[in-house]
Amino acid sequence: MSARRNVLTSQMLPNPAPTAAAPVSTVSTVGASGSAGELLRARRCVAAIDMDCFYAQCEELRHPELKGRPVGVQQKALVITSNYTARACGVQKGDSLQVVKEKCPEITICNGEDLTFYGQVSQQFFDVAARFSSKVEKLGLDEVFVDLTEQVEERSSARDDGGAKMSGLVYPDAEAAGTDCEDGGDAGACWRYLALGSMICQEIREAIQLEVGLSSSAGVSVSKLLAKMVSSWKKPSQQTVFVPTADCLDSLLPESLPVQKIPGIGFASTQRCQVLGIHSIGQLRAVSHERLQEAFDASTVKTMKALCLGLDEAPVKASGAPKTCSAEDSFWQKPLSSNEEAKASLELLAQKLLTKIRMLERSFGPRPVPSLSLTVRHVDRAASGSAGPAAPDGVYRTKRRDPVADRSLGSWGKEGATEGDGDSEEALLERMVTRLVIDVRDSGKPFRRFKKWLEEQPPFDIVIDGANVGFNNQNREGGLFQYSQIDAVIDKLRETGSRVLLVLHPKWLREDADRTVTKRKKRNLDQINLEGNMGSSDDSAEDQEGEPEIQYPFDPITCAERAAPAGTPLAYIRKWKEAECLVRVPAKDCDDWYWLFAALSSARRGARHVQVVSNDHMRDHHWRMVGHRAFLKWQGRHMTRVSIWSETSDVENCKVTLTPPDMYSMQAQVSEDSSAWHFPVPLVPSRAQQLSSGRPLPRKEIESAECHWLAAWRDTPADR
Ligand code: DCP
Ligand code: MG
Ligand code: MG
Repeated sequence: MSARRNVLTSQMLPNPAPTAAAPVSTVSTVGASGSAGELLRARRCVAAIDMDCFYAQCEELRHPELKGRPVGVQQKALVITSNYTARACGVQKGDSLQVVKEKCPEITICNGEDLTFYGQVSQQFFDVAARFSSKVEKLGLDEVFVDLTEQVEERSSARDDGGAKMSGLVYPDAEAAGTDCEDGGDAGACWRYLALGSMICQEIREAIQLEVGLSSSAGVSVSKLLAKMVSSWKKPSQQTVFVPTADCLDSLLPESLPVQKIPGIGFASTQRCQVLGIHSIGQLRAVSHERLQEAFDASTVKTMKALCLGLDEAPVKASGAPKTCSAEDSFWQKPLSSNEEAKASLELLAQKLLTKIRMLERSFGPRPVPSLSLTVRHVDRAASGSAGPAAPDGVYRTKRRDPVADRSLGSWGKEGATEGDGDSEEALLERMVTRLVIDVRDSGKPFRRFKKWLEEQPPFDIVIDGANVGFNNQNREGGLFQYSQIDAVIDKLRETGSRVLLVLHPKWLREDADRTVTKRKKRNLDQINLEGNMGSSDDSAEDQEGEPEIQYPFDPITCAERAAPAGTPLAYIRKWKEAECLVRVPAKDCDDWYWLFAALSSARRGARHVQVVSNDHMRDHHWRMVGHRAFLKWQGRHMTRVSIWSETSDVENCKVTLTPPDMYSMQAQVSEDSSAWHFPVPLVPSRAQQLSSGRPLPRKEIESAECHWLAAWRDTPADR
């Protein structure tokens, strides 16, 4: 046990409340200490982790040469944060640039107007925390709440928690709390509980440091409120554990504490409180519910009354993908004065937006973008006090949402935004595939069983044509079927969090599969009517009418698969079965129908971004379909090509490149009602940048550059 005695000092506490006239003059007689019993019995552990000097650390990450030197981050005329080297010279968050330069002349100032990189780093540390707990809630860019209750429970049942050691500074430490914390009683139990939580929190912070390169500080306690309040007590790179004993609660939440110091009571609520003459939490405790309800609704009153007593039951809400994603620029430094400049800036913003979306997709998987909007705000510079031309209309916004564009980014296909109704298109194609099957397999009964199974599954994001992906040189003498290739593709895709389905014919799901290509297959248009060409040489009668139904999605793992050494076909098959991403098609059927149908069905049922990974050009079994325009369009949007290679002869170590279809049209598009545009933007410096750098790009270079898309909507009066 540490002999260090941690004492709450007045320096750690927020400033005392202002002594402004306060109509609510009575203060409560029972402070937060009354909540101690309830809080000590709560079996909950929450960590509030806050990055140290976040933007400044981000700048150090992307400019490693700044490490160890004083760094400030500027927005407008203020230095919004600085690293701790600069803070040692007295630089404070929010100092003006001028003041900062006086305090620390050698400081390097970085422009922090563009938050894109900070957002990316934020996502990285969020991902690390999310590995430790399923309940991680974002709070701005540099903070997270992590619910560690489950993890603490697990650890306390897995070991004698008497061995748990507090990690960080503790209030009260065991010595200060006498025997309460070390021995029995609620305080002791809570102390031991939080000790486990503090160890996990320390592990998370170390992982963030190691993997992302960020130092952070944290608070650990029984609620979000208490964890957050102590999270910044010791900075940088330290953590504080708060055991809610009566003494500690009274010190943390003294009567004089201004209401705005309580997390959860924001600026607007503080102002309303002030109207009622409530400035301190003592006054908030004393005021009646009825009086508070003059300014707040009943549930807010209840929450505020609890918060000022240190009680907070708010759960840590797992943050999923953010609901919106945006890129913006205030142009305050360099106002736009021509259409050329506006266009160049829009291109840049569209690129930033796409980068952000891609980053979110990596964390949360691809998802539809139901609407895109463009907001333009003209600021009357005369009114805002800065130089520059005044906009004709003062301030107004241009914003329009697209109600019908219920499509994923991936479905901005060759015909882009003007395309027809996706639902009916997919339903039509599904019918076509079913027709194809029925024509060949009289009753199509095995296929119907597959359809039934499929409908019961959530839609898949990715469907892999296993036979195609597995082969190198599929149609040539000497070609070989490689299980490792399929596995490399699956690993790559599953890393993105996508729901992956691997469709394989049973001829590959056995130890003695014939993996070589010995002769070029005969590919005639009439083969569709020749059942003998459809499937495998496997003559098993399992799928004949009247025979036992095949199991979906695959047969149980066999003993041989279980015993198979790593790297062998059976070991891969076992791995795919364990990952539950495999579906086996009936032996007599053509696997192409199955992966195509799985993709169409997934798209119809919501995975509008679904991709089929296959290099198949779909000219044989689909010969009737390739003549269909809807199918060609669908193929253009949903087929991801794959290339697999190995730098050595070691095929087990292959690398994978996936090439999804272009997300944009190479032709500018306009919607039927002329209210929306959609056009490709080459990823090259803007015209203005080219001119100022003295290197205008030749047209050829622009045409061959990679493109991103840009979409814009015309404003309508109804939207204003
Ligand atoms: N920030 C901002 N405007 C402010 C305050 C902060 O844009 N008025 C930005 C810059 C910070 C980031 O938000 O880097 C996180 O805010 P914090 O209050 O957590 O401050 P820091 O992380 O910079 O420093 P600390 O080490 O005190 O947490
Ligand atoms: Mg911070
Ligand atoms: Mg913060």
